[in-house]
Amino acid sequence: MMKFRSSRGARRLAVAAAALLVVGALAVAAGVAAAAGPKTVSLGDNLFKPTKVTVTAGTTVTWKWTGGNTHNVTVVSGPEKFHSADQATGTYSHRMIKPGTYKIVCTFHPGMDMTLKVKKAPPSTTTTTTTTTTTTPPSS
Ligand SMILES: [Cu+2]
Repeated sequence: MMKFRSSRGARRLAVAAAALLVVGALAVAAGVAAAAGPKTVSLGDNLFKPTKVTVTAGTTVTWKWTGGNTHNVTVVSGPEKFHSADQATGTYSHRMIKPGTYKIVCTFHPGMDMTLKVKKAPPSTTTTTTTTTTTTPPSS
């Protein structure tokens, strides 16, 4: 930890740091709030629909089995690998955290694939109203 000769300087820094923490927390909260609601992709026989999906980081994507065949959701390339069970009905959900492009296939059916893009949560404009960091500590 750093030491300060002047407690006044340390106090000012502490105030600024506290303000930054508040702004950071608000930005995180805004980022989560900005994430779109759940996004659904269907698995038919034998295709994903839609085949191109873009979501914001933090969004939960749900795959819904709508056909009669057994399919799975398998990431073959992307910032994070995950896969569903082999199933013919039901759903599979995954919360997308890492931004990037995910290539997703069904391992049973060649050509049954999709691209899922995860964008970084955009910085919220509402946080600019809270950046009042120039608090002067009382003189002692
Ligand atoms: Cu399939």
